[in-house]
Amino acid sequence: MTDLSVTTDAQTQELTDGFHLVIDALKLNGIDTIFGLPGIPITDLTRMAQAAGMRVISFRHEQNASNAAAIAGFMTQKPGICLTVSAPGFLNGLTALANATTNCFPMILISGSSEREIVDLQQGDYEEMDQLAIAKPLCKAAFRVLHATDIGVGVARAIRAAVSGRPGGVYLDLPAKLFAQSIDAETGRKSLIKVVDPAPRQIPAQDAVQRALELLKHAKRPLILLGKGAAYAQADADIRSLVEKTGIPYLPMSMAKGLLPDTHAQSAAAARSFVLPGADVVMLVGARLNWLLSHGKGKTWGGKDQKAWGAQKFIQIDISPQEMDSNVRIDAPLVGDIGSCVSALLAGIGSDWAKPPAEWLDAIAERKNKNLANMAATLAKNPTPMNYHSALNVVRDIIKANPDAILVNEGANALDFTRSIVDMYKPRKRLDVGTWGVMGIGMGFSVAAAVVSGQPVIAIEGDSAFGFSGMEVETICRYNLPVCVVIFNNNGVYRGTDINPTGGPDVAPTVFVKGARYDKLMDAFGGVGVHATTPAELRKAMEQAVSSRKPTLINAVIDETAGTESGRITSLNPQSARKK
Ligand code: FYN
Ligand code: ADP
Repeated sequence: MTDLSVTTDAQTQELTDGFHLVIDALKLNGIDTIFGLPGIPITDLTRMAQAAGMRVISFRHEQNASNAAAIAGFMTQKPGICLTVSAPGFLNGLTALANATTNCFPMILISGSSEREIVDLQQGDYEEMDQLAIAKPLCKAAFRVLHATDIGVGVARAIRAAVSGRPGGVYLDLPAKLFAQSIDAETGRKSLIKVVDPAPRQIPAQDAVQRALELLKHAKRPLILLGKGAAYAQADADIRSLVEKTGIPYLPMSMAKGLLPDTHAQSAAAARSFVLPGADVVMLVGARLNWLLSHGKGKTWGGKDQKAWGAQKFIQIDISPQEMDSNVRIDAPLVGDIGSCVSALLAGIGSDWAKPPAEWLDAIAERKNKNLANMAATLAKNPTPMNYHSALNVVRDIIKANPDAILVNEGANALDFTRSIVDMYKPRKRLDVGTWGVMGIGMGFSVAAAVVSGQPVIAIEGDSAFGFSGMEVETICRYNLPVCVVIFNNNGVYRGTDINPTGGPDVAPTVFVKGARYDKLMDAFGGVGVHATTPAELRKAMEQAVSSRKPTLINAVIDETAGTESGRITSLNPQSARKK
């Protein structure tokens, strides 16, 4: 029988082994949760971790477990742990590891692997694969441990690589033979490392702070752009002070929504296409000038064509020096951790900072108020069938009444409309498709958000997006998590109205089963399934879900003609020049 005891009881147990050392090394570093999927060779590791008091959350597919680990890392600043079996399980976890690295989320994918000597001679082992080599280009760092006495170092290196500097994904390869290696318990204990100061502060240089302040001070039309790096940094109070003391309007990237409440007077979110080209100095705080910001150039920024730079000057606060000048010139790079950079700026601002010119603030307010009024008018409508706006009007009210709830959001139109309609009130409450705009994060993020925070989770899902991780509703029910999944069901990808032009029996590639009853999936696992066709039904079901904290899935039926191709990024769809 498997010995589930842990090494702490040194008097009765003189030996320890790879299994126990991995668990001890994680626990020593304050890691108390593992997301994963048991199987050869890590089944006993999951059992022993649970026996040792860790929370072990088992998923139905590794990609979802890995997404869960990634977002747990974002929420806590501790690396989220995903544990998988070898080859296919490892590969299933890899997409989310790469996504975590792209998004700067700290996580460690730990995968069991097959016997080195057989893998390296390519002799055809069970699940043979050179996992370390495959992982390397897709993550920030990758390590393999061959000897039990090296487990402490391996885990310490993985933790440091994940959370220090720019956070990211780390791969830790643990061959099957390692787990059963026995060593003297005292030797084992001494080999473990409690990582001291895993994410050291990086203090910005004083001249860089002065350069940034100088630029900001003389701006006529300044703008602060808050990204998810600013949300990750957990410097919430100082960031708010910086915005409020300078009086500079700010624009949140989608996962920075709520860092200051979206209803804040200085939010320029509802005037996005006005402030980007209009600003003369833009300070980026934990946001990259990637595709989501049109690479800092082109018409979005007032450039005369798609490649031309606008007239802005940029200040960029980032922990990664290499981020500077990646797309356009950064006039004042401020390299350091956001907490240290923002507090240095605050110290330099003093108490007599002049607010930006009224002309700029008034022009923004005018545009913003116009957009808010248009939005309010649209939200007040109650069309039949329900559309994105009338359904999201309900979600907006539910989040307003429950600002601690976490909103998970994926899809195309379901993503874009939710981002602009549903206001967020607190930091790190909006978790979404991130830098890649990736589908499939929904249920993994939801499970982790509920497990890590204990708060209710509301997942607003396009019907297509839900399909990538839908089976995890069983996981949600199994752990009785307070997750309310709302599927915006319009019968297809983007819309449910496409037709097969050949007249053949197959439906169009973007069309799903019409009138699908996703709510019945939840019934199958003992959760609450609701079929909602009106805002009133949706509201009642969401209110009940949040107050009861019961796992709930609401099939919200949306007009199948609602939605546009790729939502607001239609322009990224290549078009054929050939006539159809
Ligand atoms: C925003 N807006 C509002 C509000 N908030 N109007 C009224 N009230 C409120 N509260 C306005 C805002 O000013 C914009 O109008 C518009 O709504 C959209 O705002 P958003 O969403 O901030 O801006 P936009 O242009 O969509 O942003 C570009 C983007 C974004 C690339 C950052 O589209 C994005 O994050 N996309 C991710 C897409 C994705 O990953 N999809 C998954 C793959 S889909 P104007 O100012 O008038 O422009 C596969 O097919
Ligand atoms: P968004 O998609 O919201 O624009 P990005 O993911 O593009 O945000 O950018 C986040 C940036 O924040 C990255 O360049 C990353 O290096 C940076 N970052 C992450 N954590 C910190 C931190 N603690 N201090 C400084 N910069 C950070």
